[in-house]
Amino acid sequence: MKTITINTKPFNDQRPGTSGLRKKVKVFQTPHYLENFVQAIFDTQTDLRGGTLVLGGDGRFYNREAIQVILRMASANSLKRVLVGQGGLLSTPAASCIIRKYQTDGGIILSASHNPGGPDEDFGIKFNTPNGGPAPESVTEAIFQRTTSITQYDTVESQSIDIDTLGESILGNTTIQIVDSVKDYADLMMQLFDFERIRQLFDSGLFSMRFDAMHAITGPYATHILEGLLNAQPGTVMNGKPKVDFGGGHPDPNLVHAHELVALTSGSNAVDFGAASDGDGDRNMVLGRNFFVTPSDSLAVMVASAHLIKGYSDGISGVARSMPTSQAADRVAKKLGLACYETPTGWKFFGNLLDDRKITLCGEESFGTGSNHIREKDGLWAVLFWLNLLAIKQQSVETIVKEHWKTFGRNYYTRYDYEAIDKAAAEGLMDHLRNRLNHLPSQELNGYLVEYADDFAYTDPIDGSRSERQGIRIGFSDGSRIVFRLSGTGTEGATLRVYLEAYEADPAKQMQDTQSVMNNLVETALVLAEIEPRTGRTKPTVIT
Ligand code: G16
Repeated sequence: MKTITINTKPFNDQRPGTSGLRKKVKVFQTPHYLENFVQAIFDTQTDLRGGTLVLGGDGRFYNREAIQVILRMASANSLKRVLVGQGGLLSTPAASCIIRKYQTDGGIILSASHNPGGPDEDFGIKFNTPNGGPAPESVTEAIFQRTTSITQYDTVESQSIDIDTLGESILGNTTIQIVDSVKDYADLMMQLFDFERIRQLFDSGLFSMRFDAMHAITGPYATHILEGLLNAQPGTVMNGKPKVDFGGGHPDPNLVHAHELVALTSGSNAVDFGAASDGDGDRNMVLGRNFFVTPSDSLAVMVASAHLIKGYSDGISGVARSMPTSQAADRVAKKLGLACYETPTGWKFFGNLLDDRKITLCGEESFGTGSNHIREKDGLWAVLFWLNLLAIKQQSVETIVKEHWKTFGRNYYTRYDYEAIDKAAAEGLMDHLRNRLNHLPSQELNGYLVEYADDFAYTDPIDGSRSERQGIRIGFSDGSRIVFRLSGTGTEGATLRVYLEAYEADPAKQMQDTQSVMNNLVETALVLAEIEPRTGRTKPTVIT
């Protein structure tokens, strides 16, 4: 089969963000746009030549077309083997699992995660390294640099490649192996959790659950594991069929976008346990009866109870959380004498800590939790962790969390997002805050005494790499905190995120409504950052 070399010109907007390159589908459909980025991966990740690549995506619009493009280019770039999820489908955690299990040279995952899908919506691509995790900044930067000088890419001419039938086929000198998208991942889950015990919980008939797959990738995984292997009632998994446009929804598992699930966990007929996952299956939301578990609390509960769970019964080495995530896990780590790390936003920053066994569990406020079993956050894993815990404790979600607060204190937490605001205004707002940082400590703001104020920077303890300007932190003497950050995953204008946290040690004051507890702190943040005058927004787009 003959390699064809195509002439191309660089695009100036291919620097990956928090998690890969995310753009509108229309941008990816621009001739050579996808190809340039893929060639930049092959040019910089030289172990892929003669090596094995894992390939799959969340099934959103343009997934199948992109898989064909990448397979042809993989063949032209001398890859020995490509493992493709059947139908081009792999959840992000399953891709990470397969990259690790078969000791491959990395993976390409096609997803824009929780962003909507469809011809006018978002698409994305990211490279994961052989440890199964998102490429670190040194790698994404090298790929980006290559895109700025690219003049050619290689491909082959071929008929459309069958990606739906399990088994092997040959494309030039490359073997294309279509693999079951679910099996390896399900096998891993069976090693970590006590399936027998969870099955007993479902078989008891006293426990009800709904899992909202949001018409995204986790449908087949959740159906196989929950309804197949664990005997949950048929219908436990809702919106379980992946659709290219996620059924017109926004596949982001939070209280706003997973409203159908929220309704099922509310009121007198509510189910006992609700959970949802996002577009590519790495995020999770956990709900009890009339009860929402913040992702930060979920991580803290996991750290406190990991010793009860089969896969972690030998103990955990430490925990990490992204900087804006609440400090609830820190309090558990302190009590248990565990190491605790604060990293910038982005799962890629956990990779070295996991590889070096400094941590076992990690999590982010952005509905992500995970462990050393793979190198991505893992939505269904988190749900199974909770199910296992419910089966062991025989308590409700609400009781488990409230007992946790009694022991460790409660970190009230909320996040305000201002989406698609003017980029220059957003940057001006951040600069304005940066300029005030030196003057803030010891000042009183709206009754809060500022203890520290900085622009978060992180030095990786393993490789010494430095990441700066990762978000503005303002800490107060009562343990509360405000963080301002610009999102790195949006595709339109800028998104300002304001993260707010208040600590309450007294059990008598731990049952209040989050938004009323946070009112004053919110007000302080709005005034400090001059949000309305600078962005024109009187209220956030989403509050979680
Ligand atoms: C990605 C990253 C996460 C990050 C999240 C939010 O998640 O993998 O580590 O917390 O984006 O990032 P931002 O605040 O910059 O929008 P996902 O699920 O989109 O891949």
